[in-house]
Amino acid sequence: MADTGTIAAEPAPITLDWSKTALVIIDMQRDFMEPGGFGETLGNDVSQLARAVQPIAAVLAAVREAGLLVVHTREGHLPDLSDAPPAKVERGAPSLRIGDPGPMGRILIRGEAGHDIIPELYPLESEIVIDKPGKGAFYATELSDILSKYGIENLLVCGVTTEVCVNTTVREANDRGYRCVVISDGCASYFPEFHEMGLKMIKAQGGIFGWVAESAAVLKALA
Ligand code: C5J
Repeated sequence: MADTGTIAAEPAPITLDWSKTALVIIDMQRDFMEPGGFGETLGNDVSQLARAVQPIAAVLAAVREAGLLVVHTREGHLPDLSDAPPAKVERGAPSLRIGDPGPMGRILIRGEAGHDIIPELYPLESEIVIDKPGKGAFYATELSDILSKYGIENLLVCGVTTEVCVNTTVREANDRGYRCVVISDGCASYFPEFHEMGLKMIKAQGGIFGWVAESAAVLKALA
């Protein structure tokens, strides 16, 4: 593999130095992806997210082969809810609230089965897993320090959901100076129209928050 690769992205192609690039996979957890978890308690059709799994798996395999840094994130809270703001726990009228017992353990709580990453994308021992209490992966986590330690300047970002945790993380990363390439078919939303608009918001205005590319374009650049 060459040291750099050019991804056919929108709004323009982007050339990345692979030694300064990490793959960040956002919240591919059973709590969002499977029936009985946090996503479904909010009234969502979780089957909408399944389409992102195969494209992410393909990019993850290529990135592992290429030896890039891989970061997985998980949204969730401590068992005593000390890191869960009441404003988040009390919000809306879900069928089960954060911390309530559900079919995959307590909803959105670290260490419970529902909090874990789906088997298809399970992290290797050598990969980094960031536990985050918020929507953005930089808020109240060690992510910034880890990326600095590895000299990372570019992020390939995918996961769920497009308009919530993916967009929040990309906006946080953009303000911190990272070039973010969002993998369009490696993201998904419970609301297909939010997915479309979430991607448009990133790449509009000359790429105001970053770049957007299909997984096939990322794979081609990595080959
Ligand atoms: C949400 C996320 N949607 N991972 N979390 O609450 O996007």
